[in-house]
Amino acid sequence: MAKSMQKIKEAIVELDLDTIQDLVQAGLEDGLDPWEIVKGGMGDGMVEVGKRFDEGEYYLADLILAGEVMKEGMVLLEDKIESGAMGKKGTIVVATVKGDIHDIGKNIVGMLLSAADFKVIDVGVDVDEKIIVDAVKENNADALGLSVLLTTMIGGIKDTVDALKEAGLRDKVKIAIGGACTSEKLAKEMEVDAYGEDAVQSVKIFEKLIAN
Ligand code: B12
Repeated sequence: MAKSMQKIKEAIVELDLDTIQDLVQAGLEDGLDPWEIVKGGMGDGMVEVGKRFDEGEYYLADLILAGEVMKEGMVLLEDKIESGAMGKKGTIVVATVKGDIHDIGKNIVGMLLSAADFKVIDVGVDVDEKIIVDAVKENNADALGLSVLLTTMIGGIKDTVDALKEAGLRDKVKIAIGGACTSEKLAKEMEVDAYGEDAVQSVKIFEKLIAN
């Protein structure tokens, strides 16, 4: 790993809100790819933060701070990743399901989809299925991306699928899920069209789903 990338990862792991922007700026000046900084630098850092939380070394307050550090770092990258978004490939609604407030992964997925020329309607976190259905309807969306990190909240996927069925929209909208507690198996169980492991994959998945 390049030295500047390593430093960015360390700033996330060490919860260093004060230096993250300078380090991201230095990384960009070193020629690092913005997306690689998100995925390889900050993303890897978040994985390490998650491990430390699992092992009892970090507490909830540390997780909150890690989320803040990641967001601070993203400020310098958003424009660079988003450039050229025209929405030519279709419209995708993205949301984190009801009861779940994790949004870092969803935001990255939204950013990359935008960069890949999809129009992205982000309805936020902890979103009730009725709001998701309204967003799909109002925007005549081609697809829906649901983010779920909490195992206790996976029911939000089924509730959304059922609400779309009730509104007569299920056949018109392709659905993909992603986030730490999701899997290929869960996608089948929830009767959605795809599971995406990361944001790069999510672009390929939505391209394929919308083309079919
Ligand atoms: C940061 C964090 C927080 C922050 C969130 C800040 C924010 N603004 O999002 C805060 C502190 C608020 C938080 C709170 C909680 N958290 Co938390 N959190 C995390 C942590 C450490 C990192 C998540 C993250 O941002 N990762 C980085 C991003 C880039 O990765 P990602 O989300 O996986 O997204 C990528 C892919 O999954 C995919 N993807 C994501 N969404 C989608 C959607 C689609 C459509 C597609 C195709 C792909 C896709 O692409 C993304 C980019 O590549 C994880 C640990 C982990 N390993 O995930 C725990 C974790 C998710 N949290 C956990 C828990 C338990 C909680 C709390 C319940 C803690 C508590 N006791 O209160 C609360 C929940 C509050 C709530 N109601 O939601 C557990 C969940 C366990 C489980 N399986 O249910 C985890 C796994 C930690 C653990 N090991 O216990 N958390």
